[in-house]
Amino acid sequence: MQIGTLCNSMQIGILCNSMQIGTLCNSIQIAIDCILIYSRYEKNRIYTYIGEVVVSVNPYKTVDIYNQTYVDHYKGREIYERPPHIFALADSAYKTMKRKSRDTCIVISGESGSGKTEASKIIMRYISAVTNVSGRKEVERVKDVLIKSNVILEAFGNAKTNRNDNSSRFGKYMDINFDFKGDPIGGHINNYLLEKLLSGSPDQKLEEMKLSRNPDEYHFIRQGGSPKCSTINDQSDYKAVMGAMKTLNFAFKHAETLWKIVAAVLHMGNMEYDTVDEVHDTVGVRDAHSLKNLAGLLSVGPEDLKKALTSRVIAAGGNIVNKEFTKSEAFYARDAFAKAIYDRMFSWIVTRINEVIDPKESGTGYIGKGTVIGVLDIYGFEIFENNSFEQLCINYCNEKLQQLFIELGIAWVHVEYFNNKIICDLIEQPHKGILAILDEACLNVGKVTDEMFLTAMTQKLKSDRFTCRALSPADKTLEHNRDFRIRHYAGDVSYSVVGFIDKNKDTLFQDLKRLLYNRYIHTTKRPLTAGTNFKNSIVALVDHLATKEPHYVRCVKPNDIKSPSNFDEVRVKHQVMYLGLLENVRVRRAGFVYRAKYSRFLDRYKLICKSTWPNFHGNQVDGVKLIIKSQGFEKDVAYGKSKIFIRSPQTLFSLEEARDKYIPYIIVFLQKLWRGGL
Ligand code: AD9
Ligand code: MG
Repeated sequence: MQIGTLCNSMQIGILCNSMQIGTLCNSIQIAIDCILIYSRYEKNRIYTYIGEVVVSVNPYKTVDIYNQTYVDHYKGREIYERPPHIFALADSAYKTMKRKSRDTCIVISGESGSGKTEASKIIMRYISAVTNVSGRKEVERVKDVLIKSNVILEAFGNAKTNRNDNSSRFGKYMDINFDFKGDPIGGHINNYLLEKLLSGSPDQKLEEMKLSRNPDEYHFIRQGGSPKCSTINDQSDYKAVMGAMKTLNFAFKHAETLWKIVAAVLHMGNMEYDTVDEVHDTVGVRDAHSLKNLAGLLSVGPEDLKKALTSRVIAAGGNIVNKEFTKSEAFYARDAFAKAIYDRMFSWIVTRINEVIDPKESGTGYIGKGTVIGVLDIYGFEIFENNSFEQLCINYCNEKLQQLFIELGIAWVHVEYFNNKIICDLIEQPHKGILAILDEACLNVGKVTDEMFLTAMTQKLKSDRFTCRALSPADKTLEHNRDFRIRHYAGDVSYSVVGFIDKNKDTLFQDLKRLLYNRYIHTTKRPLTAGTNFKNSIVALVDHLATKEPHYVRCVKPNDIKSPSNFDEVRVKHQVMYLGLLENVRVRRAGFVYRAKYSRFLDRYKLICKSTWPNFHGNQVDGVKLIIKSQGFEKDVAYGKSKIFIRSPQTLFSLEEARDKYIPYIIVFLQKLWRGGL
């Protein structure tokens, strides 16, 4: 590779095709990507193109690059005609949707705090800014409702965590529907709520829900019963949420119920137990007052609630008996109950929002669903010191998305790449995959331990992507009875099996369900496990995305201290690797980054070539060929039926530069022409 190419790439923020990436080894490539990203980030240029992917580095400060001037600058432009920006990508998705009537989607990934949710909001705002030029009232209402739905979802689905003050605890996919004019008429949201999975301990759970164990706050709720105090500290946030609920037509009683449920969850977390029988290790609820409050909030009888929280009904030897909980069972039931309530509440909110944003309800009179832009804001690949079931689910989701990327890109590209299908199979294959083996282990309640599950995997999985100590005795980094390792497309991850069975079973005792639903529930049907549920929803998501023309945003977190001026090279390198950017470049390398109709190309660039300026009267393709020849780019282009294809962004950038250079001469030329001097 020539240094000149690299410098040029850095200058314009595009790393792509003309570089002979295939000849470089991975680590050098990653280093180059990092230098490029850094050199731009340093100058507040937070967006960079790697292939057709927009890489976005979280600036951790307000950057004034989203105002109307920028909207105008990018509106209707081809992606490489302007410096890298997320607006260019949003516009590209929008243009495709509008011009070709094709459904498109934008997949945003990156680790926690890297800026995914911000990116999705910027995209939504851009789409809102460039649509409804005729100012139709109903369309304005739809735009308002779509944007405000985010406020509600964030209020209930986000929380402060160590990694992000406003962390989304759910993955989100939103379809925005457009009519034939290209104006929004509604939408639909799917949530991938990992909240239940992500909460390891009760304390962590409370923190994630913006709840606190601080007794003052509990007191506050007990005293006033006022909903606003239960979850939202910030008055303005609270107002915004209530305002959004009003916009979305949430009935007052519904809003009240939601706050009540949040308060109930909070009370639930406060529930403590005392041992009442040392010998049998049975417990009773410590605070009767708290129990009464909770029962009131849930609209159930205190005695029934107490019973459900301290014991459960089981069938033993043909008889139905009441079995008292041990202390640890009681805590488990309490947490499972709180999680289940919160989970159902969030699903209810999403369902309600979907009713309101349904295109049929838009009032625009449009029948049908029109065309769609889908925006996916989903957790990126995770690798921590300790990785568990949650990380396996998240990383599996990323494998699936990477596979989709490869499958959609490969049709027109012939390059060497790593197809990660074998890893998806390893995890998801029916009967043979990790999730199937885990489900089997979960069938034998109480009999199969996490360690036995590890042994079962060791015996059944036949893949060089899976290993554990029994298979690789020399590998002392893996603990014998606990760890296994998967070689993911983005790197090796060691998982600990501890807790896998419990997390996958995700048991909510029938008594608690019965109590809440106020009716008898048939106990014979086994509920799907958490892993299988997650797998099904991700498979459905990928199938849905596969029908659309994809666009990609990869978000990068520059440091772990939320600083606007710190670029942690090691951290960024990891992300470049985990985000699969390397594969992106490989897959896209042989492709063309730019295509334009001959007429458009000729109009735009005729001024840079003597033979085509000021007018070219011949065949359009011939005119375009003359322009390309005059700049010496013959080797970098291909001529289609109605379009010219350009392989590398540098070529396009040079064409734009030449155009900029000639414009002053053209102005002088035109002035002379007007004055009659020519
Ligand atoms: V998580 O997986 O939901 O925990 P995200 O969604 O990737 O995470 P988020 O978009 O919430 O991260 O960004 C984190 C914070 O970074 C935001 O609250 C902003 O303070 C900051 N941020 C992110 N992107 C931008 C930006 N384009 N401009 C300014 C930004 N600040
Ligand atoms: Mg987020």
